[in-house]
Amino acid sequence: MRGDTIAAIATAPGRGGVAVLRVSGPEAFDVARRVSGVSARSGLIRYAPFYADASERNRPIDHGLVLCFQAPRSYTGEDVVEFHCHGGSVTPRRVLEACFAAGARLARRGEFTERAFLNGKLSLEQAGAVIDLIDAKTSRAADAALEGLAGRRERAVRKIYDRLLALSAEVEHALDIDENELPEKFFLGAVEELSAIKSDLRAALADVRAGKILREGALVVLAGAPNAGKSSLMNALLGENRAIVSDRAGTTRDSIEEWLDIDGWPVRLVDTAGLRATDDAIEAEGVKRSEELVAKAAVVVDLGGTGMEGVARDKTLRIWPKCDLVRGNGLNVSAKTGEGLIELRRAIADMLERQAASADEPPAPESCFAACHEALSVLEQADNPADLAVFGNLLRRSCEILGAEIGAFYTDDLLERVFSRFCVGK
Ligand SMILES: Nc1nc2c(ncn2[C@@H]2O[C@H](COP(=O)(O)OP(=O)(O)OP(=O)(O)O)[C@@H](O)[C@H]2O)c(=O)[nH]1
Ligand SMILES: [Mg+2]
Repeated sequence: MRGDTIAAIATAPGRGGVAVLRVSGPEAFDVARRVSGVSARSGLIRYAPFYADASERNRPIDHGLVLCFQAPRSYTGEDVVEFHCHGGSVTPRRVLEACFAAGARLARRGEFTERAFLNGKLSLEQAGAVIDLIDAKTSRAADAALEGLAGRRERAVRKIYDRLLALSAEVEHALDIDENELPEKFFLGAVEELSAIKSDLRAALADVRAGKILREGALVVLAGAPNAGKSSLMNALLGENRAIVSDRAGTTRDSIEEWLDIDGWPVRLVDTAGLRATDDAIEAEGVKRSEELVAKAAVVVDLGGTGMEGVARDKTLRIWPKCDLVRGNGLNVSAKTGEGLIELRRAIADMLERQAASADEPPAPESCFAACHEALSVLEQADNPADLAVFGNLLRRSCEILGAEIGAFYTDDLLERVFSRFCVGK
């Protein structure tokens, strides 16, 4: 139920110096009073004892800080109290129990952020960004989440919408007047503005796709013939002896997976069984799994030729492994000497960057960026401004798609603009 008072331990469980508990809701200040005896008020920061129960005032369960934030100036927009107590597995739990005894209930997952959203403290994108920031595996992912938290992407889309609306309004106006009254270079200007809008839309979409990779990580698969040196390369990239290496072909059977930060991209690096025809049932299963992984991969690092058909070229990085022994024409890498490792990392990062900028796959339907994708595909058809009616129609449609998504009402909005921009003096 909304409107009741919730409490939870905000810090990660386990051993630690300090733990933070958060309480939010109309009774939060009462909870503070009952748990620690402080007279809670806006802005209060007080070192105080915490009690299990209001009737047990002689034996505190801990001493710590009480911080009070009065609605609406708090994370959730409600009255919020924080208790900073000692960490570990017992004390935070006891302070939480004390909050329950004082009238709070345990918060559900994400309930503080949900309340912040419901109280207009955060947009949906920002609420998502909070989780992204917590889950970030690289500092690049954290930076992207911070952008989302600042609402920068939403503002970017709104700006695109405003430009599109202005252009649409101009074209609507042009439709209403005599052709030779049109300003000189009207069509040229319209085409230029449209292409700027389209490139802004593409940039916004690239940003979202990068966000998806940063959130979920990119699958990078090391593939090649047995003994090609995949496991050795895995170890070299990780900087540790993770996978077993031997000169026997067919050493790796199960795929081995590790997280790796490649120039800020979170990468799920996978070492696979060498690809070859084999009678050994276990190895054959390993080969089958390798092929499935290659099919799913964002990037396939191909050590000396996988011989696999149908692997998309734009996701394959062909390298020459063991270049301390034999060199090839292209990216030479040696797990033994370390040559080419930096270049390989750079090449993987470049490929991920390219994919973020170019993939055509539309973003998740629930995000407002799905509308960007749709609006862009409508605008791609608007290639001939001379056919003003069709051109105007396409602009209007893409405007409606984008506008519906960001909660603007196209027609009213448009009319207002048409009048404010063109009626003066005419
Ligand atoms: N000189 C040299 N030898 C290497 C290099 N990388 C791997 N080797 C050797 O090549 C052999 C095979 O290496 P692995 O890393 O096990 O090869 P793999 O591709 O994982 O092999 P499978 O798991 O059997 O498919 C081992 O004897 C390694 O020591 C390298 O860069 N230089
Ligand atoms: Mg191996």
